[in-house]
Amino acid sequence: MAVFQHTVEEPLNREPSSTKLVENYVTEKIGYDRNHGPIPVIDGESHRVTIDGAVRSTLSLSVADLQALPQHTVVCALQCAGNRRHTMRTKLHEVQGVDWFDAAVMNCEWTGPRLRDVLLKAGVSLDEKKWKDAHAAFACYTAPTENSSWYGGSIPLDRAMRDDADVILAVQMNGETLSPNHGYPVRVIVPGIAGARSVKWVERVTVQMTESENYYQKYDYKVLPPDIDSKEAAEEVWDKVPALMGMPVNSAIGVPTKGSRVERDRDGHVLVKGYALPGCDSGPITKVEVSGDDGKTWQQATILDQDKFSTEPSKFKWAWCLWEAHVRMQPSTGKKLLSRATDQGGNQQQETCEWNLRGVAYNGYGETDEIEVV
Ligand SMILES: Nc1nc2c(c(=O)[nH]1)N[C@H]1C(S)=C(S)[C@@H](COP(=O)(O)O)O[C@H]1N2
Ligand SMILES: [Mo]
Repeated sequence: MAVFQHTVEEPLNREPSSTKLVENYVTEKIGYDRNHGPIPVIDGESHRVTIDGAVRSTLSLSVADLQALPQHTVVCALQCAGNRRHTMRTKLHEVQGVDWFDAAVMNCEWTGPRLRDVLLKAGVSLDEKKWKDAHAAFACYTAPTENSSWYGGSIPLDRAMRDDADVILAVQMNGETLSPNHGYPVRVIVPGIAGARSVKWVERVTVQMTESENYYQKYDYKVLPPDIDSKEAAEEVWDKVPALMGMPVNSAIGVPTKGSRVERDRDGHVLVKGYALPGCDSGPITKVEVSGDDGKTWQQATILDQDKFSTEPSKFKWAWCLWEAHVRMQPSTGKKLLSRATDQGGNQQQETCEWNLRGVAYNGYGETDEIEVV
């Protein structure tokens, strides 16, 4: 009998304040939790991951087997597709989903074998030409979810097999054994891709020609067209809209917080801090700008530790950056601050993005308002 924390009725969904989130480059302890059901407390000694489907030999791997493969560490942002949903519903139009603010994201160091090495060990039996149309499907059967008896998701097989896409079966987070809420004993980490595909407590990886049949792959986590404005209308199109994969370039402001009173420094500047996330495969972030006049003028923010991004771009390709700016402002009330990020691929955040019913992948300008400047 598995032991569970929380329930299907009340799963653990929480995020820190954005101010707290941007205090540290590596997110420790305060990372957001997103669960569609209870958290299983699994015995890591007896846990197995089955590798099956279009492979030459079906494998049943223990955690020790996974640790015996070459270990790879990746620094990446893991982000719920619904991050910043609150801004979409308040600025654009009501949406359906958990009311996430700007902190359903965390930047961590994950360690484990590359999924590619695990699949090569099993021997993918599909011709390489078919990899782009095939899928690596992940499943966790132990914990039920709100909409199904299990949780799963999939990614295109060619991404799983790319040696530069850094997809791993993580057994460690920030140098420590995973905690139950973040997937102990092993979870998938797919950098750049919506968090929903980074399946926790993973038990099975299947190479197959169809995407995962799981509810959360087929009937959730999709950017529905803007004319789909009800659950009923969505029923008609779930099958026609692709599953959300890559997340868009984004940024958010952690300091100052909405409604706060900020003191200017001696030169009349206000300190603004935040994070920025590159678009899917287009990292790292190359520029962040801030505006204190509703977007009429922009000034460049300082990307903290920018050296490491420019000297080791491939290491930080999937990571966020933290930034800060000193913005000149006059004493006043009801002020707004905006942020916008640009990544290596040239993707730049726009003022707003198109509305979608589930409020996923929102990436309009980062924003904080009702600021009193003194
Ligand atoms: N088995 C399982 N894996 C899961 C989920 C889940 O509910 N069950 N939630 C997914 C979603 S929607 C997100 S955003 C991330 C959240 O990971 P975290 O809780 O470690 O932050 O895990 C993903 N993996
Ligand atoms: Mo999510």
